[in-house]
Amino acid sequence: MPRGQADFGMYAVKETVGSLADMAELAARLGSLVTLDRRGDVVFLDDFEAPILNWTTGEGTGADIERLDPDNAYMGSQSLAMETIATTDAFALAERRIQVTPDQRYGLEARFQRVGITAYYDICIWIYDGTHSRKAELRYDRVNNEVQILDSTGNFKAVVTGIKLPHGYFEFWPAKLVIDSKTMKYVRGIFAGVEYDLSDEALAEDDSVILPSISIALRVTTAIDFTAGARFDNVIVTQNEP
Ligand SMILES: [Ca+2]
Repeated sequence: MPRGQADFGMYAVKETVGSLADMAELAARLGSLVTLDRRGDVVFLDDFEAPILNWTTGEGTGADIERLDPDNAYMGSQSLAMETIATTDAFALAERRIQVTPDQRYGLEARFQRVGITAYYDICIWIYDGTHSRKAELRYDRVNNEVQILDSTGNFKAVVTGIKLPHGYFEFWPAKLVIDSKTMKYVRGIFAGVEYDLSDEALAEDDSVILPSISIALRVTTAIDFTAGARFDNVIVTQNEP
């Protein structure tokens, strides 16, 4: 060891290996889910490897499907599979309440695999305060080949057009949404390797009596009278996002 080097040796030069000073890099090498975007502090992870699905599921008809699936996964041996009924605008949904401290910038990341073609794939952050809901949603619209957000009027609007994910190639695509619950505005979105500045966009607001809380949701919606499906894996929720 060179003179003057601390004896724990983190930065010491070795002949055959390199030392690691970056804890996030170390976590990634050990198989962490958190590799796409390391900003924010992780408060919840789900890789759907547990024996049961600890999410609230279903759109209410009872005929849609939300289940753990061993047929395909982004990591590990399971993912969350969802399938709608064969009615236009029907959706399959998985929702999870997240207990976090208020007034933060929150992030939601997930990877999804398209199973249907004429469908919409959404990741959502819903904020409740007892009298109002605010909804932030990032959508991949496979019908129009657009990435969209739910705007302040409650309608989906394009962030970018001409995003046609390859057909017939069952890759898991990464999506991340960051919102600010102090200003009730979007911050940014990441989709398929590109980051989008969404900071001019306010969240949609509506009346709601749901007690103060935050929910995250994953959803697939069919655009025609035919079933649509998706698999989701590697869900990450963060707070203290920059
Ligand atoms: Ca998994």
